[in-house]
Amino acid sequence: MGTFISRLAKRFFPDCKIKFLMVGLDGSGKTTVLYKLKLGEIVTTTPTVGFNVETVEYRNMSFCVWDVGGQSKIRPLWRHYFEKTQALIFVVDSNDRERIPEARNELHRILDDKELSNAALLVLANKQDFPAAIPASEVADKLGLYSLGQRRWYIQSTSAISGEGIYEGLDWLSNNISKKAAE
Ligand SMILES: Nc1nc2c(ncn2[C@@H]2O[C@H](COP(=O)(O)OP(=O)(O)OP(=O)(O)O)[C@@H](O)[C@H]2O)c(=O)[nH]1
Ligand SMILES: [Mg+2]
Repeated sequence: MGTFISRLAKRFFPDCKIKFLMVGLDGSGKTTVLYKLKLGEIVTTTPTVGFNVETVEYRNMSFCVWDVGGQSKIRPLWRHYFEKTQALIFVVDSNDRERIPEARNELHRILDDKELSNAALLVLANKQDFPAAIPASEVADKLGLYSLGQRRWYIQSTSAISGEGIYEGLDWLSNNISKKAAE
């Protein structure tokens, strides 16, 4: 299936040199982030069963952003999207305190995959517009980011609804992916 997905990517996005893979638990806001980036608008989403992919132009660079559905039944499919990923964007619902441990497990499981060993990690501590949202520094702690060792990682507070923080996250990514990939 991984080969099928890379063929699909080559066919539809022949010029795509920079691939970002966006995963995270269901309902964390991935699809909302994607379309806020692509269209500048809030779209009405339904749970993603397969994936969405869009090219996003930013600072003279073109990124292909893959957004893969996060429901527990389809999480085993995430690994089929890992190939040639320069950066992983992991989206967390900062207002869903109960499921942070589940998010942590999923994150560490995928970071253990050797296909992602060189991928930079951007965590979006999303839904910060909720008054009770957990601050990004605490999300980082609860996800175990401080013990990641060599991995290049960054956490950014976002609200996909207002758009706050999303471009700051992209700025970090554009400065921290392999420059060779962008040429
Ligand atoms: N208040 C608030 N709501 C958000 C935010 N981001 C997403 N949402 C809402 O959260 C719900 C789920 O968002 P989606 O973007 O569909 O979540 P997803 O991560 O793509 O979910 P799956 O496709 O099931 O993996 C939607 O009702 C969004 O409008 C945010 O930053 N703040
Ligand atoms: Mg979705």
